[in-house]
Parts: sequence; C-alpha cells; structure tokens
Amino acid sequence: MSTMANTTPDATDRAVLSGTEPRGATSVDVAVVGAGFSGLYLMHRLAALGMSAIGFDTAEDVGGTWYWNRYPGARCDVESLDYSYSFDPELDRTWEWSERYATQSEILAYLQHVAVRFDLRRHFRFETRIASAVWSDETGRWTLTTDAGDLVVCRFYVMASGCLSLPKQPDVPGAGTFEGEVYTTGRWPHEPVDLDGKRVAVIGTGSSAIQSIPIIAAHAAELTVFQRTPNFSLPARNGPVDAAKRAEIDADRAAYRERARWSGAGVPRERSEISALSVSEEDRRAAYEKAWNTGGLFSLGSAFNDLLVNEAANRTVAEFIRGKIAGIVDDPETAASLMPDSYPFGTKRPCLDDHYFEVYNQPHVQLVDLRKEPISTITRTGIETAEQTIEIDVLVYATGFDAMTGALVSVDITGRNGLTLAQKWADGPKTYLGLTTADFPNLFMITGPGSPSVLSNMVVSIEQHVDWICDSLVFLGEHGMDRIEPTLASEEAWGTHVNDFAALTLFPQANSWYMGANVPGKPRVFLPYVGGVDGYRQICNDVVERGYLGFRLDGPGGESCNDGVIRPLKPDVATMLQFIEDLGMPQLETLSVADARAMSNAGREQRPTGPDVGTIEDGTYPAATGQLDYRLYRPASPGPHGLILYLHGGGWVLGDATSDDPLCRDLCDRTDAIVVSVDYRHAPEARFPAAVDDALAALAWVRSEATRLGGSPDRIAVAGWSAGANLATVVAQSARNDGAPSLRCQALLTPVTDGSAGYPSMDENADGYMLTASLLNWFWDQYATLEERADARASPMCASDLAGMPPTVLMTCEFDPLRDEGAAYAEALAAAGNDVTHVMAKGQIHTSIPAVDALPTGALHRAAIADFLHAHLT
Ligand code: N01
Repeated sequence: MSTMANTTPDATDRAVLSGTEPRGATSVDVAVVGAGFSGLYLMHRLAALGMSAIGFDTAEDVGGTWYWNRYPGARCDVESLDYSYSFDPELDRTWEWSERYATQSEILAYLQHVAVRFDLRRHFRFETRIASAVWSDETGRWTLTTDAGDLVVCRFYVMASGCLSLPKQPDVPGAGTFEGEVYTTGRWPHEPVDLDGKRVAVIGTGSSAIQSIPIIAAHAAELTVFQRTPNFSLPARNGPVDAAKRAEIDADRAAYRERARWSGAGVPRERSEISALSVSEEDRRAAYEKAWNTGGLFSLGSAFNDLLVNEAANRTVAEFIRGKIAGIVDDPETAASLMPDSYPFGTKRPCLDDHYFEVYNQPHVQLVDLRKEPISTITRTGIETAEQTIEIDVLVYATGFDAMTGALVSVDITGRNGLTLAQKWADGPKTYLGLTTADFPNLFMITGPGSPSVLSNMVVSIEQHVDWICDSLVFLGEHGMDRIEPTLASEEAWGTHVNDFAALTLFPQANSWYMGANVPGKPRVFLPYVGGVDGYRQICNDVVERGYLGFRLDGPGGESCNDGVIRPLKPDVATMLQFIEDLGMPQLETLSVADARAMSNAGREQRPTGPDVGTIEDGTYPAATGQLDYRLYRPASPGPHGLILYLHGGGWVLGDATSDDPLCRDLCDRTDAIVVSVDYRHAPEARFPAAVDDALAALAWVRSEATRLGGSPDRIAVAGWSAGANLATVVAQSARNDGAPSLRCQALLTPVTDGSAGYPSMDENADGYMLTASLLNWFWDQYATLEERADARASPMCASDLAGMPPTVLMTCEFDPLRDEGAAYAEALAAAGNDVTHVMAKGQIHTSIPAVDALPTGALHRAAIADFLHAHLT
C-alpha cells in the first residue's frame, strides 16, 4: 500500500494507485463513510499511519448520531465518564463532562472539540452521500460514487455509518397525510421547535420517545402518546458527574480504561455471581431497590447473573419494575397499559428516563394503548384509532431505526461477481467478526452485525474495531499484501457462534430491533454478538495471533489463507470447561478409585435435575451374580410403553443406576418410553466381562418383566452413554448372536467401541475436553487387559460380523477422544447393511450429552436421539 503523508480530501489525482482509475476520480488508500465517533477516530489513526484517506458524511458537520438526534431530552444512556474516547489521555484532560449523562449537545460539542484538536474536518466531505460502491477484482480497488456523481477510488473501504443511523420509514396507515408539523426524533430540526400551547402526538415509546415525552409534555397544551409495546424504563438518576467516581478514575485513568476494554459491556463494573433464584424474596427485592435507586442502564440488569438467561429469574425483575410503574402512575388502567408483559426484561433495550411515568399523572397527557385501539389512519388533521379521533397540531414519529444493517445496505455496495450486499444479506447479515464479509474484499464495517456493538458502550467497541482494522492494514502493508477477505467457512462458523450465544439467552424472545423485528419484512435474526466485549476482544486478538485465522490475505508479497474456525466449541461448553478449569480439580486418573468415585458422585449434587416424569421407581434386578439396583422412569401417559434398557457411563469404573438421572428423565420425557437404568458390577473390583454379564442379565430381566413394568415385551431398545453405550451394543450383538427376539433399536451416545486400536481423535482431543485420553486409558486399565480389549465383548468394533444388528442411532462429539472410533463403528455397522443414523455433534464434548439443562446446546442432539428411539418404539 502507498504511504502518503498528506491525507487531505483534495488529494485528487495525486495519490494515483494503479493508473487505471476513471479520470477525475479521487484516489486514496482508504475511504470512510461516517463522521461520528467511528469515522473520526478512524481518520485520526489513518492520518497517523500516513495513509491517504477521505471521509464522507451526509451531515453538514461531524457528530454522526449526535449530529442528527437533537430531539428534546436527547442524552446518552451510558455515563459520560465512560462514553468518551480513551485513545489519548491528553484528550481526557482537556474535557470536563458536566452531568452524569451527557446531553446530545454536550456530546456533539465534545466531538467537535475532537475534530478541532486532531484537525480531522479536513479529511471529510460533508453533505455528501456515497450512493454506490463497486469492487473490482482486477484492480483490487473499490470505486465509490457520491450523490453528486463524483468518483472515488480506494483500496480499502470502511463503513463507519453507525448502528442506529437510518430512521425507519413510518409504517403507519395514512403516514404522509398529516398537514400539520411533522418531526422524526432521529432527524429533529436544528432550529428551535416551538411546541408551546400545541396539541402534540408522539408515536412510539422507545428510548427516544421516553426521553423526549417529559419535555414535550412541559410545553404542549395536550400530549397524546401512542404506545404499541410498553417498555421497561429505569430511572437515570441524572445529576452532576459523581465526584467520587471522577476521583477514582482520575487516580488511575489508564487502568480504568483498560478495565472497560476487558469488561462485558465496555463499562467497568462488578459482575454478580449469584442467581436471582438463589436468594430470599426479601434479599432479592433489596437488591432491586438498591439498583433502582442507583439508576442507570446496567445496575438492575446486573443485580444477578441469570436475569438474561433464565425466564424465572427474569420474571422477578420484570415484576419488580411493573410494581414500580403501578406505584408511580395514578390511574390503574394507564398503569396497566404501561407495564411491559410480552417479553422478558432486557431483551428489548431498556430505556433510561427522567420522570417518564410521572408524566401520565398530568391531566393534559393521554396514553393510547394501540394493543387495544390500533391506529386506523393518520388524517390531515389528526389520528384516528378504532375508538376515537384525536386532533393535533404536531406529529412526532419516535418510531426508531432500521438498526445495524439499514445504513450498510442503504449504500448500493457491489462485491465480487456483481453480488450486492443487500442480496447477500437478504436472509440476514453474514459477517466474520462483524468486521468483514466474504465476497466483499477490503470492505470493513465498524461495529457491524455480529459484533457486540449496541450491547456495549459503543465508544469502547468502536475504538477496538478501528484499532483492529488499522493494525490489520499495517500488517498487510508490512507483508506486501493489499487484500483481505474472510473465507466462507469462517464466516459461516462465526454466524453459528453468534446464533449459538444468542440462543442461550432470552434475547430472541422479544420483537426488538436487536432481532430486526421492528422493520416489516426484515429477516428475524439476532444482530449483535452477546458474548461480551471482553470475550470478543480476545477473539479478535486470537484471530490475528493465529495468523489471521479465517482470512485470505493476498498481494504482491504473496498469498496466505489460514482457514479455520476461531471458536469451534459451543459457547456453553466453553464456559463450562473454563469453569471447571478455574476450579482446579485434580484429574480423576491421578486419584485412587475410591477418591475418583467420591469426586464423581460429588459432582452430581451441583447439576440440574432434568425434567419431571410420570413416576420413578427404585428396585433391584437379578444380575449375573446377585441382585443389583435399577431405577425406572415411567412417562405420565397411559401405557403400555416401549422400554429402553439404559446403561450408564463412567468408564466401567464410576457411576450407578442413578448417575445419569437427568439424561434418563430427559429420554423418558422425550421418547414417551419407560427407561430402566440398571447398575452393573464395576472394575477394578469386577473386571471384564463382569459388566457385560450383568448387562445381559438386565436385558433378560427387562424382557421377562416388560409387561409387569408397564411396557410391551416386543418394543424394547438398548441405550447407553460412553462405557454404557459400549455395553449396550455388546448386549445387542449378543442378542443377535443368540437369536434372541430382535431389539427395536439401539441408541449409542459417544460409545467406547474399540480399545484395540488408536484413532486420530484420541490424539487430537487428548486433553482439555473433560474426558482425556489418559483418563480413558486409565478406565481401560481398570477394566480389561490388552488381550481382552481385542474381544468383541470389550471392543464391539472387533466383531467378525456386524450384519443383522438393530437399527442404530449413534452419536459422536467433535471434541471427544472417542469421536473417531464411534464414527468408525457407525460406518462399519452401515457397511454391514444395518440401518444407521450417525448424529455428529459439532462443538460438543464427550460429557455434553448427559448435561441436561446445564448445556442447552446439547438439547438439539438429545432430541435427535429421542426422536429416533420414539420412532422405533411406537
Ligand atoms: O427506537 P425504538 P428509539 N406504530 O425502536 C414504536 C438508542 N437510543 O429511537 O416496540 C406504532 O426503540 C415501537 O413500538 P414497538 C437505543 O439503543 C439511545 O426510541 O416496535 N408504534 C417503539 O415503541 C434505543 O434502543 C438513546 O411495538 C411504532 C418505538 O416506536 C435505540 O436507539 C436514546 C410503529 C421505537 O422505539 C432506538 O431507540 C435514543 C408503528 N408503526 C435512542 N413503529 C440513549 O442513549 C415503531 N413503533 C439514551
């Protein structure tokens, strides 16, 4: 890349890059759309790097969202001490915030101050819109066309266009008919708007409306608020900047900023480690009261650690807020209308207000609940609902934005092979890290979809993105490269990761702009990344450290493509592994058998219990050498039911009839079959083939007692997990060999199938995923000699003939040492002519499947196993 010292937009034709640009085009290294927080900082960094750059903004000046959102009461809902740049400590020293939450005008003044201090305006063309951008593979350049028809050719193109910058088109019947004054909060006039003595209507009750309504009410003769969905709004408790907080920050500003960078939401704060359901109602209420009185966006939502992931926990805080509304609003009917009840708290962006609910106690303010009386039409003089006609002088649309993707696709961006961004994203945005998108080389987005962006303090996220992009441009330049593009595989995997994370939360339950649900026809996709600013920053750093994993880099200096998936583990699995690592527990195989059993049993106390089933019975059955325990799970539905003989996991050494209790409940619940979990003798006290003998005895007993147990003797399946799956299929082989009545099917969950051979996954996943290769070897050593491991009753893969086996569902997990031997067994069964369904669980580990409710991402696979069993048992 060229490194030109002067970066003025008037650098037209001076910085010729390839000699192939259209005549009269401005040629630069980097073109930037947007002069808000993102564009300004980006331009500052590019200038410091000596790269030629030009920026564009439709506004007359810098400011971005703070240039446009001038509606009465507009403020930031992140505290001013946090909502400011951190890149230059000197800048901090030149600016004093006057209030806890800065007004729009103060933030705009701050950005103007930044623009002057770093001489940034000269890089921008204002009142200029980029209408289109077209990539050329031949020249490796983007060609941008402005709304004035000017051309700009650049190597790198950055959309710093903001997440909430394109107001949503009013989708109200009759919009455009009204002949009085019409305003949109996101495009409020720069001149003063006189509302004194007027009849005003506000449509919408999001953040913009909730901030502006108290001020509009103070001026209007009559105010009617049209509310479609009530919002959770929390008191801002604005005031002067807190002196103690300022002193704390001033004491070590760098450390404070660093804590912000590595925090969940870009604001340093304590994270609760406690579930809302783990404390008494009194303590819970006290915590909520404290947070309510503290005010702010984060205090209530972070009072407990499970408010955004657990519905029952969330109900407690939602109920608390509804109680507050009831206490503030005098008229019970209005109060009821203002209480949100159709989505969990926090799943739509909560609002911060300054005496919003109190407004409805004023006699000249009326709330129209559109759920009861929808708008029929807007007329020339007012608004008609199903119940009434309201004459007005002023109509205010506070109806929100086409968030996160709207501004990006509003520019006609065409990537490789004529593909436009709008076409590519027709079913929802696809990005790698929210920064880039495949088939659009050298295009970057700041805080794009798939990054924490709107779920964080935007300034922190913006700085991180700008730094990542600039560091990448430097890297490319230093390595003689000039193209960067994500691979389709990395992009797809990132989309999966973003969705997996969102699915662990309650966010998808709301019809929010986070979900694109506020814009008719927009695909319903969760847009931001919910994994936190800290986790996300680590991911972006890891991508670079791992040689730009998932990117193709190209240029005169060479080509490199280090394709791969940056976070292949499911997020809940990764969190659990981290939790266990933090506990620092010893490896089971380093303990005595007795201690290993004690540790394994202790773990059972902590886990979720699994679903309720009809009845549970404990008893004993005649095993090979005496009575052993069983536990039976019976569905609530009338029988007779199919019967599943279940063999527990634990490497033939650990566990008993109740050790996989949550999984057995889950199987019973999902299959509507009786599950009989049996104990068997364990090694090393009873080595191979004792467990096999007991498992065979258990099958014989289940067959003979099927009717008494409430099942059908001719509808029996075997199932098991891990070593239990090994026993299950050994039993199935034995039944086939003996010509016993056919089993309906077998369900083998991450089975041990072959102790006689080594498989690649044994090395690949040897360590770090709960079941280690060394633990597996330890289990084998307790159970069977090397010679015995070649016996088909220990290693069912060693059977000389696998034909005639029952229909099989076999599950393997990507990060399991046993993955490949399970897959090999599935292949061998299929090759022998059996009906085999192989469920491959990506991102899962050996212990994922029994972790019912603890690892929600495993539910999909448990459902697949259960569907198979259900289909074969009915
Ligand atoms: O927009 P919104 P906003 N008929 O989408 C309603 C940030 N922000 O501009 O919920 C009737 O939240 C719509 O109803 P419903 C902040 O992140 C920050 O207020 O879709 N009503 C909703 O009530 C915020 O979340 C700050 O049923 C219609 C409202 O209009 C984001 O910007 C300040 C309708 C839109 O609310 C957006 O906030 C302001 C229709 N056809 C904004 N269409 C701070 O920093 C829409 N609505 C404090």
